[in-house]
Amino acid sequence: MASKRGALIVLEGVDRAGKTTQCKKLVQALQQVGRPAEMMRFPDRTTTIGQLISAYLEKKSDLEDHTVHLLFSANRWELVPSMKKKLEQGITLVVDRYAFSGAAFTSAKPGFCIDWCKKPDVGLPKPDLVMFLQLSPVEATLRGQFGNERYETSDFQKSVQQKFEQLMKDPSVNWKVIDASQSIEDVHDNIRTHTLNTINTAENTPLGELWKSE
Ligand code: ADP
Ligand code: FDM
Ligand code: MG
Repeated sequence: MASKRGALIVLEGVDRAGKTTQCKKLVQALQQVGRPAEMMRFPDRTTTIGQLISAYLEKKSDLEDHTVHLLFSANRWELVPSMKKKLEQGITLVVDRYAFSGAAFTSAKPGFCIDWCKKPDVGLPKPDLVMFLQLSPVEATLRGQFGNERYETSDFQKSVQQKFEQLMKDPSVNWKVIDASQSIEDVHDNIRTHTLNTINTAENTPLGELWKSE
């Protein structure tokens, strides 16, 4: 019998919602129960494309808005062969941001529509589960000040949140909204339960293609 594939699990949410914290805890928890799992994050700043993106986010360089959008997408596509290989080997991938951040952040800029923003990511490996860590701007503020990177301003983050809400209306994606205002452990319990259920169903279904039928 062919070995069972891993699941593609994505965490999304606004700045300071706890995505990075929860991705790390989830990978540890899965490994502890004998489920092979690895963490990934987008942008992956280690590649050549990722370094261009990183310099842009750190405001060390400027890039035209369409150009940087396409670079974020290219940074996902360049990782697809290794993602598919790992999933086929039965490794569950826990991903900190994906194409949804791509569409939400660029479409929050003036002059961009969400449909155009989604196009370059059509056909990417489709996540089996996307958990949106929901946190109000007031609660996010209690977790510390914004950093100095591009996009880290309260007005822009509010528009991003609205774009995420629009993306979450799409029933072709398996969204779960998680109350990120709970304690780190309670959020983790919630995320782990959803993930273990998803891993069991993903094993028996082929990997899909994101936003393909639209
Ligand atoms: P993100 O990756 O979504 O920006 P992080 O995981 O980096 O968020 O968390 C942002 C900050 O909030 C960190 O200092 C982290 O320790 C803290 N934090 C994360 N989750 C919680 C939580 N549930 N309650 C309180 N603080 C949290
Ligand atoms: N971001 C992230 C985008 O604008 N587009 C994308 O496709 C992705 C994946 O990059 F401001 C933005 C979102 C955030 C920044 O920050 C990455 P972190 O702290 O590395 O998640
Ligand atoms: Mg983070």
